[in-house]
Amino acid sequence: MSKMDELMEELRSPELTPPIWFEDGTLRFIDQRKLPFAEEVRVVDNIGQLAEAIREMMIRGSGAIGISGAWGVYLAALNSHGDNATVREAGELLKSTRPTAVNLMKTVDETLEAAVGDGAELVERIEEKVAEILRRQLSFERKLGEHGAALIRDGETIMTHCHSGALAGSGYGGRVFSVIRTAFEQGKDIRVLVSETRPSLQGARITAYEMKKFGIPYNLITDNMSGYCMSQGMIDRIVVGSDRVARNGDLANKVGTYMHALAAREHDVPFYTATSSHTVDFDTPSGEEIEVETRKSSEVTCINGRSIAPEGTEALYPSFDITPHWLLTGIITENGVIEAPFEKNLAALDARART
Ligand code: RUB
Repeated sequence: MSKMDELMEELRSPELTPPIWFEDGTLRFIDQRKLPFAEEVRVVDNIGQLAEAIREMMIRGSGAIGISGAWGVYLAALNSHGDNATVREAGELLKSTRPTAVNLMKTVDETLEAAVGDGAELVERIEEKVAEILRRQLSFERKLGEHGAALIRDGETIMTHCHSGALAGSGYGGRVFSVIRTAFEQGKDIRVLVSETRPSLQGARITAYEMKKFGIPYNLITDNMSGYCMSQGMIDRIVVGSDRVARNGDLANKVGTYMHALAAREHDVPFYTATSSHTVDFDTPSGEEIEVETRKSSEVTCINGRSIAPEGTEALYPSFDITPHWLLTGIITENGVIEAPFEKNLAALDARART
């Protein structure tokens, strides 16, 4: 069995739901725009198609687009028979698709670093790197799941925003869902409040889909219900993902996260982000320097292709917002849970992980 066949065999494990995989010389992925109504598998055989799939959010979530970036570099290497310049161009194209999630940039850069030489040697090195990144991300998901689940008490209701699950990660549970899944598998009696996440409805469509699939009790709420639910004592803890964590602990996540964090502070609800060390960007001092992606007005004025506003209405759509570190109770990572002071503790954790 080739190394690639071995990797694909691992991904076929019944406990995994990989967002993207390699088969017959092509990349295949579940079109996340179609969930939960169809589990449609798309096939791409060139880098332009993959870049389009990421830009159009067929593949989304910071971990998943990071992995897709690495796979994309591999596909470019295969298609060009290991032409170094073509592989680098492909990497730059992939990095330009979604500006906020740092995993995409980091993973593509890490894969390109392995792109030494030309021809078969280059293809082989990239193949090894993709396998390393994928296995590492899966192991991070399991570890951070353990650390996060240790915080969760029997009987808790946990709220989450957007979708930070298996299909947003590498297939085990991504970040937030790894925490929830682990707590549930430990036998804890938990319930999840899923905020729908306007405008693309990642919560209603994809988080709810994964909760249902695993039989985890959940209720859907609209984004504007979280303050009321907290005021009524209906939420014990909030755990969200992050597309980038700055050096001081400020985090970028799906727009709406900040609003939930503000309400959580008012109601003394512990507010965590579940993430991996890979999402911490030490080159970005604070949230102010994070580029927030702006998306098309039509994604707000339409739902499922149907307009919900008078013709000609122009919407604003900052796709992420910044939650300042002082609203956070902790950051759950594969290396443990970090509390304030975040800048000092993130740096210490990073230093320990490197030794
Ligand atoms: C995704 C988003 C998610 C995080 C998931 O945005 O904001 O909350 O990526 O968290 P989009 P994580 O749907 O626009 O890609 O990646 O940390 O699991």
